[in-house]
This record gives sequence, structure tokens and C-alpha cells, in this order.
Amino acid sequence: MDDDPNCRRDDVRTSRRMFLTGIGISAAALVSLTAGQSFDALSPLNVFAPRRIGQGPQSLPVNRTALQARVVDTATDPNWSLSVSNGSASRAFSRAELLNLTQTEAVLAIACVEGWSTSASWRGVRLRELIRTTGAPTGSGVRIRSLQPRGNYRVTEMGAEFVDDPNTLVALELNGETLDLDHGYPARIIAPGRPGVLQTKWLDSIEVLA
Ligand SMILES: Nc1nc2c(c(=O)[nH]1)N[C@H]1C(S)=C(S)[C@@H](COP(=O)(O)O)O[C@H]1N2
Ligand SMILES: [Mo]
Repeated sequence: MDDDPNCRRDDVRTSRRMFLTGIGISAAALVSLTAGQSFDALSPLNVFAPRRIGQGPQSLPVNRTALQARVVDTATDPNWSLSVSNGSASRAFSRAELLNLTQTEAVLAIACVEGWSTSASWRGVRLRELIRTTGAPTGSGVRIRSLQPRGNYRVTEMGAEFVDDPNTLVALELNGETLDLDHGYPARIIAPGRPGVLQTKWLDSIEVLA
């Protein structure tokens, strides 16, 4: 039976067809992944690769790099701190101080309108616990600012339903490592069920809304 030549030919044809189908699928996936990209003159070599799923740092795509967002200097400043304020009550947390607070881990997806969605393991401080240090009660909304000097995603607001979610984090680590600069180092927001555009990277301040 094993030596039946017809049988072998069939097997060869079948696997060749499967192989070609596989190529068709990956080419289509690549086109749909890259179709919405804009090519930034700032980093002509770096724009294509990072957005392919799994090809960015820490196995996660990057929509806008730290270089493109012009945050490299401010985000790597050793004197960086995250300002958390609630009216006149205000505190500043260095990265080391944030790491000293209770850390929570959550597997959450980033879903970008450009057409990709990737899950990752995030670790950091619960947003609701962080704002509690300024006396903010549950049910508070916040305004979140990025270090990014300009652009659409530098300021976002988050309603209490997301702030109070125990998996909404000020993330400091991604997939078991220090957050990569392109993923929002020194700290970023990650919350369940929010569009990617609201998962603010390179945090500067969090302000409790009255
Ligand atoms: N400050 C800032 N945060 C940002 C963005 C940005 O351009 N600036 N892009 C957002 C968008 S559109 C997405 S999809 C996610 C992508 O996160 P990642 O690059 O870590 O994968 O970050 C979000 N956070
Ligand atoms: Mo996005």
C-alpha cells in the first residue's frame, strides 16, 4: 500500500496545494495589516517592520514609536515622575515608587483601528488604587496626559467604569520585562475593553475629574 505510486502522487499534490494556499493567506494578511500605514520620513527604515504582528519589541506591534512621538528625552529622563492630582491634592511617583506599590498582572489586548489586535501580559499599579492616594473616591473619572508634545492621542479622558475596573493598570512591565520605550516606558495605561487609541503611552500626569 505504501508503495502505491498513485497514492504517493496524490499526497504530493495535496501538500503542494496546501502550501500554495498558505502563501495566499499570508500575503493577504500582510496586505491588510500594512494597508493603513502611513510612512513617516522620520524613520524610513523602521516603519514597516514594527507593525507586523509579533514583529515589534516584546512581540507586540507598535503604532507610533517614541522617536516619532518625540518623547525619547522626556521618557528616559531619570528624573521622570508621574503626577497624580485630585484638586489641590497632588503627588508625584518615580518609576521606583510605582514599582513599590502593589503590582497587578492582567492579560489584556491592544486593539488598533488599523486592523490588528494583540494580547499581552501587563503588570503595574491599579489605576483606582493610584488615584486613591490622593483621596479620590471610587466613581471618579480621570484625565490622562502623555509626555508627547503634540498629536491626537496625547490627552484622553477615562470614565469611572474603566477607572474602577481592577484590571485597568498603569503598566510598568510587558510580558515579564520592563516596558519597552516604544510601548510606553516609563509607564502607560492599559485598560480592558478600550480602543487602542485610548491606551495612552508615555504617561506624564493623571488628573482626577471633579
Ligand atoms: N501617547 C500616545 N499613546 C498612544 C498612541 C500615541 O500615538 N501616543 N497610540 C495609541 C494607539 S492608536 C494604539 S493602537 C496603541 C498601540 O500601542 P503599542 O504601540 O504599544 O502597541 O497605543 C496608543 N497609545
Ligand atoms: Mo491604534
